[in-house]
Amino acid sequence: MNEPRVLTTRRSLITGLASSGGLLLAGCSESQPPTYGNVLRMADNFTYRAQRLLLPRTALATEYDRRDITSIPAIGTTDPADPHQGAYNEKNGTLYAQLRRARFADWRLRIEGSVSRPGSWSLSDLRRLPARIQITRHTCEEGWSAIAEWTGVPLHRVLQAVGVSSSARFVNFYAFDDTAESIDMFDAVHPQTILAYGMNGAELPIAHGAPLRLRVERQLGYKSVKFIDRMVVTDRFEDMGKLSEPRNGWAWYVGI
Ligand SMILES: Nc1nc2c(c(=O)[nH]1)N[C@H]1C(S)=C(S)[C@@H](COP(=O)(O)O)O[C@H]1N2
Ligand SMILES: [Mo]
Repeated sequence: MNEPRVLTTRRSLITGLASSGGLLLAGCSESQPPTYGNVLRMADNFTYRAQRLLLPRTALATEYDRRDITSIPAIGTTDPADPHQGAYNEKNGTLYAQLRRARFADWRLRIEGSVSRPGSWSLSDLRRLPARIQITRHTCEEGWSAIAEWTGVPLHRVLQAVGVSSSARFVNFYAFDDTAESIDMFDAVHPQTILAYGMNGAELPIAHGAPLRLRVERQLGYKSVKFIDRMVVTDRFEDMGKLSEPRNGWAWYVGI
């Protein structure tokens, strides 16, 4: 990700312009993204409003043919057990190494929050639900894109199975590296939002997020959290601080 020096520069820019950002956006009280508040997030506000107002709930991202599949680099954390990587977390990294040794047989997706049946899901539990296979373009905020095939369970099926409360508005995802992201219910129930355990017809490789990663096809790459450990359904937006991308001034909502 970014060098600390760049961050500092960006932070001072944010601080400097925060108030004018607020002024410009005054009056937009409807359909605001929950992170409204600094100049780099003006895009949040605009794209969020536009997409929520203009696109039908089920507007699909383009899906491709097998022959369109390209090579895809592994970006960010490629091994949560590697202490030399940026978002390394010692406790989770050690746990991840253990789970990987047993080919994730003991891994469980913990599901918590505003649901009537919180619990732990194994890979075979997830595989038992109907799967979706989609060939889509991954677009990274750093300026590259690639096409791959993803196999997984649509998130709405899991949410249905655990019984989401009517008050629920967001779903938070926590990874084995120090990474977390949240999406709103609109994206959570979108037919192409899947918890993927397979890629290009094989098991999801470690570097691409094994044993489970999110695919949010209508947003930029960093929303597609790899190495998922825990999922929390919430009624209110939770600022995940340094765990999530807005820590760098990146937008929370990055619709494409
Ligand atoms: N847990 C975790 N998820 C992550 C990242 C990361 O560093 N850690 N990087 C994000 C970014 S910026 C991108 S572009 C994609 C890259 O996915 P890939 O490595 O499968 O290409 O994963 C996203 N999900
Ligand atoms: Mo990215």
